[in-house]
Amino acid sequence: MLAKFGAPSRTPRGLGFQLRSCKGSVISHRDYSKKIGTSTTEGTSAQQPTQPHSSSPKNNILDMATNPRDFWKGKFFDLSPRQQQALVELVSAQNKLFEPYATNEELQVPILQLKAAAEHAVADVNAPIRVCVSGAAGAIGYALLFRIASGSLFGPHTPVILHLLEIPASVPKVKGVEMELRDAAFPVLRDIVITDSPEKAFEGIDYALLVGAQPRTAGMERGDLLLKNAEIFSTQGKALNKVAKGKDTRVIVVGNPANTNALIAQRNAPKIPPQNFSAMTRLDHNRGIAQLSQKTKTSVTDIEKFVIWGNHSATQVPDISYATIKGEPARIVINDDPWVEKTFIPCVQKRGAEILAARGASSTASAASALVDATIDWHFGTYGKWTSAAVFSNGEYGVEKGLFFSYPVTFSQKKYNIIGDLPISDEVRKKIEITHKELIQERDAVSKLLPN
Ligand code: NAX
Repeated sequence: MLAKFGAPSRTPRGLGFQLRSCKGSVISHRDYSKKIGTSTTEGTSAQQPTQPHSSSPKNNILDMATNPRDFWKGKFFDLSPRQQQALVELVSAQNKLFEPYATNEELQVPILQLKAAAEHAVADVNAPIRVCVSGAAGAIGYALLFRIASGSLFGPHTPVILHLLEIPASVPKVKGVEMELRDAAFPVLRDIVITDSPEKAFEGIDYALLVGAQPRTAGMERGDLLLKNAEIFSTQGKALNKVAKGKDTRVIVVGNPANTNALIAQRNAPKIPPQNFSAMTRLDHNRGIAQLSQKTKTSVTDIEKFVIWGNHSATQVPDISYATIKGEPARIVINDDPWVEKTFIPCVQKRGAEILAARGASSTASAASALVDATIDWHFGTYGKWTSAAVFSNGEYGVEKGLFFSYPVTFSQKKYNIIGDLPISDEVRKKIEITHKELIQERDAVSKLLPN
């Protein structure tokens, strides 16, 4: 069956590619060519004389490419211009070959890997990525900035310029963080901009990571918190609209209430496509797979198709209906339904409160790490793997259009795709309705700040 074949093993001659199937076995190009009745190594434009095939790391750049981070680990930018050209031609040849199999899930992964490889190989590696972090003096900001500046997000070869946004009273604190960032002498950190003006902070940015928000203080009602943050995200949405890079800017909202803050920012930024916004539920997603891996004594990478539905709040719906562990249905591997219902789901829903109680402070490093993961998903793609993100609803699964609702998604080419048409049990459907209602209430509470 063709599904067993991932992609050619080494084309063009000289680049020494060895693509692996999703399950990790190296695919023989000869077998593949025989199967599809053509050849990609001989007599095609993809075959450019390049360096002789060798097993040096430089030549085996795709060999280990099983996740997006491997692309930069694989020393892409050491490709010669000739190799880059060969790679681009290879991808275009592969695309033609794979066209009839575009719907084959297993083939998607090598195709996307090749596409991303070509994109990276020809990218202007000197062009810095501009990332704005709001709430830069806060706890998450402190954990996040060093991850970005060290190259853990975009890779060790991609320069970054940090735009740090804070309220005026916290600007001196950010200046202290700036000193530390500079003292770390990170090779990829090209520059730092510090400001209390959203318009200055968002100018020309590629990514807005909106972490800063008004915390809930003693005696503050949830409605007051919603309104206070609604004002912040309305102002920031307008500024994004005015000075960001429009369709080329991606926005991830972390500051709570994250889904509704994303809605407000998006509605105030009509020049940016709604599909460029998301609210972060990646921390909830990571918490879920971590619990499942602990329970089943497997690696977090063995767990796939886990889903967080709805709001980033205690009403969120962690769902293992489609999850697999080492390819087997999670429910069968776990074999403990009471644990799923009574321990696992409440644990994921209330993990933030549990950490707050234990540590005397809210989730910080894990939130920053989840935000790095969520941004990697946007930037590099997920290669067919599901993740969870709160994105603009077009009515999928009966959710009101325009709400930011956490769905199972894949990312590719800086776009997300909501996994559609999943069967939903009555039990999960009821829970989804509760979180959906909560989001409708939040939206209605801030309706004054939502332009039509
Ligand atoms: P901190 O209170 O430590 O930091 C927040 C920072 O935001 C402060 O430095 C404050 O001055 C700044 N800020 C406030 N208003 C601002 C504005 N208008 N412009 C720019 N900066 C502004 O909170 P931290 O622990 O860093 O958490 C930040 C936010 O993330 C909170 O709203 C928190 O509830 C939320 N979280 C969201 C998570 C998610 O998964 N979506 C998980 C972690 C976290 O709880």
